[in-house]
Amino acid sequence: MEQSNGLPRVRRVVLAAGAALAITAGVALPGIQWTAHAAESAPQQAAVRTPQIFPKPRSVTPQGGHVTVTPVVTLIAGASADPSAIRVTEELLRAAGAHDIVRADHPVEGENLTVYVGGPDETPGSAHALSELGLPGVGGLPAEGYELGAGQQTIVLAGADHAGTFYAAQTLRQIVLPEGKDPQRTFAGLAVRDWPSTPLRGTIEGFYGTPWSDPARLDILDFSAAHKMNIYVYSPKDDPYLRAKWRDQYPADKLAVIKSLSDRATVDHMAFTYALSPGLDVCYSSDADEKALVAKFQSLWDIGVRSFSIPLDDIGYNPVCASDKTKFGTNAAAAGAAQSYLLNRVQKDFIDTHAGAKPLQTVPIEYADTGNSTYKTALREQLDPRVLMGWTGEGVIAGSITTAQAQQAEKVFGHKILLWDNYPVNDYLSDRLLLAPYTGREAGVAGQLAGLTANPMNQSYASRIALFTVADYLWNAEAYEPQSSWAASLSELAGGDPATTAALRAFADLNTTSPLQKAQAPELAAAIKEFWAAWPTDPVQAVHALRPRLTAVAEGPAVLRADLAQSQQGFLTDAAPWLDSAADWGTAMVTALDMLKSQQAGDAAGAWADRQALPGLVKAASTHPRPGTTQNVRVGDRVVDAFVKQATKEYDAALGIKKSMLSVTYADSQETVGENAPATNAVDGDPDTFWHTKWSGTSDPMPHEIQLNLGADKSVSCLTYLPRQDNGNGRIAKYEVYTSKDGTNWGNPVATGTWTNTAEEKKACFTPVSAHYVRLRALSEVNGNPWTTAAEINVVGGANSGVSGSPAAAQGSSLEAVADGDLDTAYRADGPPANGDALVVKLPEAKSLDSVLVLQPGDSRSKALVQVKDGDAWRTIGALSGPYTRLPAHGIKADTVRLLWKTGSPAPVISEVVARTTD
Ligand code: LTM
Repeated sequence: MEQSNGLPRVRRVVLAAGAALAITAGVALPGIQWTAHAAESAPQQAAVRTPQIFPKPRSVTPQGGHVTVTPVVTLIAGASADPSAIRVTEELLRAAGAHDIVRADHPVEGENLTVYVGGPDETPGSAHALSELGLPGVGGLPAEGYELGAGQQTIVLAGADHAGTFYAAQTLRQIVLPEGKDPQRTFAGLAVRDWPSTPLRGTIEGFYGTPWSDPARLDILDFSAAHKMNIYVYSPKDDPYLRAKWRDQYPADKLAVIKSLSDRATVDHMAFTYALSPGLDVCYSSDADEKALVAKFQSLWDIGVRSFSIPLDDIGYNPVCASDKTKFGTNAAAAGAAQSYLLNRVQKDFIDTHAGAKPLQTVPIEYADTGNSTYKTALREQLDPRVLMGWTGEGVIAGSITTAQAQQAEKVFGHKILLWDNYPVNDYLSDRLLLAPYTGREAGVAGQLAGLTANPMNQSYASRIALFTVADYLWNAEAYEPQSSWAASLSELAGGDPATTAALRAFADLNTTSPLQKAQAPELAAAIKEFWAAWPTDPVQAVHALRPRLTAVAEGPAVLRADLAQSQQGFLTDAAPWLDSAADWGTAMVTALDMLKSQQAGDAAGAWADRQALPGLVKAASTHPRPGTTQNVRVGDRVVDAFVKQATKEYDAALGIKKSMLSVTYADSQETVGENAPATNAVDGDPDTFWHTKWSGTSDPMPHEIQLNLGADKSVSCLTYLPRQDNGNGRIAKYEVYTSKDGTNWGNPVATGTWTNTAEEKKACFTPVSAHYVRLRALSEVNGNPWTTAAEINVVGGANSGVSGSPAAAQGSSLEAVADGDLDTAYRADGPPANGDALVVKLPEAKSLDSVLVLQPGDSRSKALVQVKDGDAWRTIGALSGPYTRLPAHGIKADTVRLLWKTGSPAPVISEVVARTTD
């Protein structure tokens, strides 16, 4: 059957009853999440799945019938049709089984699939084909919008422009090649009508520290394009030709690399933006400097770059040259005038003279607020209004951004805003990965902006988890839902495999905290909370529920390493130390849980073995430095460590052991950074507040000291130090501990040592001493910074100085360790006992004893009789029988316990002696 125009008639698709229901973003309908519906025209076929599409389209409407990718496909694309869209389409068709893709001007009669690529301006027949499918066409769609129609052996990918057609192809790719599933050779007919919320959507490589590699940049360009982003700003602070040597032309080899990035960006419909930052030493009024700037841009124009930026962030107001002082003055308003003058010249001399150049971008000195100022007034009044203005929100890392703030930013700067969003950048938190979804931006912000570029992490591949969600927000902000976007992002990175996705989710959950989302490990924390709630009443069920969750943390990294070795090596390399740390924390948590379980089940020896393993496991988990640094990474902090700590506390308490932390009444130090960081923050019991000595430049050189006042003479055996939790800098490395009775005479240090760079609590123990004052002296900082921080400092009470005996304690240990309430310390004798040697523990008062518990480290084989003193006589209640010995004391009233070493005992090692009373 032929139409009057001579083309074979395309069968018109009739909307099935109910299928006319447009699934539109923002409407409380299942949206694109519908999973399966029958292929109406092919009742013999099984239900056909429609995959999730991200970024979420505006509207997806199920059409009648189904579409099958046939072995031979007719592809219709006009001469000007977008080549990238054609390439993506051909690739996906081949992956779905098309071995012959025949280019034609019009459909060919028969059962083969016909695919139109291009909107009406690219491929004239596509408008007619859309109308044959009952679809309205691209009229009325904004730039980059598209209409995708698929029904009855015809697919139309029609963009409002070339980029739109490319995005239609990207959507079709997700339909035909869903992650983790076989190619969908047959899928249900559907129509997608779609367009973005924000004109410019992408990333700015604008962080400090190690820049991305060139292959990583190429990959991020492809990744961005696949997620319908369209801008990448090249602004690595550590490229000297961008900042320090901005006037110098690139050597040919470096220019060639930039050209390769720019070329790839063009193919990917990405605006490769070259950002030159001359602010460190530019003379704004200098003709020579303006010429140098334009000449630099020209060299990039010549290799194909069409988008330019002049960021002026992180510099001061002061002019660097006399002519600027004369021409503009020296205050903030003068800086605004000077910058406007230079940028206007670049606009006139370069942007306006280069047809096809995109709007010039800049970042002002005052980029992190919307308050009016003389500086902003100058920009508002003097800078060419076409220049796009960078702004980071209220604050450098804005926890939230409202539509009203975005509107105010545009008003106060007097320019369209290109939001420089500092997420998921981690250059200021380099011991963390930021893997949570993008949150805290009102939907209306997206529509208010000229664009948004997200500043990512130094780790480009790991940044993708968050960038996926940024892209989702920017495309369709009204429908953006962080959690489902995050789940889809994880699934994509995991290749769609459910087990790999679960392992990735357990890992990503441990890396969520940032100023955007404070909660760390929210999913694990919720499971642990449930565990502690259930533990007292139903310990068996509580353990049963939590163990798989902890095992997933322990084993997930190995799963990821096995499953992603081929597809995501970049991610595995980026995340390596965090994966190692997560696995170790998982092991520590599983061990802690098993300890509780064994204790609860009466397996005292097993529980004690686990208890002893924990300090080593925690240390291992906390000791995974970032490559090339001594800075240990942080994973799941305040959740994983808190669980181990709490479990340990529960175990110790069940044995009748209580640690005596002395209450410190006052702290003083020689210097602090300001009123928010006084030394008292280190003794307020709040790990979120901290003491901070002055920054470099204003600080006294190390050592730094903090002094604790115990209020009275007290027996002290250890000092504990909890480093600042939210920042790896300022942690104490080399330390000394001093004690004093009068606050004047301090004598020699009672402890010296070096702590590692972890967030864990550290301890310095010593032979108990009576002291009124304790002083911690920081001799060096973990990263060589000249400042010191501390979240909490405390002291542990000494034993009831009633431990005596022989053999003497070896260097570094003490007799008192057997009664210090701390199972992580031990008395280690300096040699085997002589005949009659004994360890004597004096109890605070005579009490009727229920039992005596003696704990030895697992490798200790001390041999002794355990005796209690009943009046003047020693009564033997039993003998040591391995690491865990509990002996009934039958209610004997006693005030002393002793271990009478047996002849032939190796050098004794005892962790703790606990006398349990009958009351
Ligand atoms: O945010 C801006 C405009 N400038 C810098 C960035 O280069 C840096 O990556 C972020 C995060 O530390 N902070 C800045 O101030």
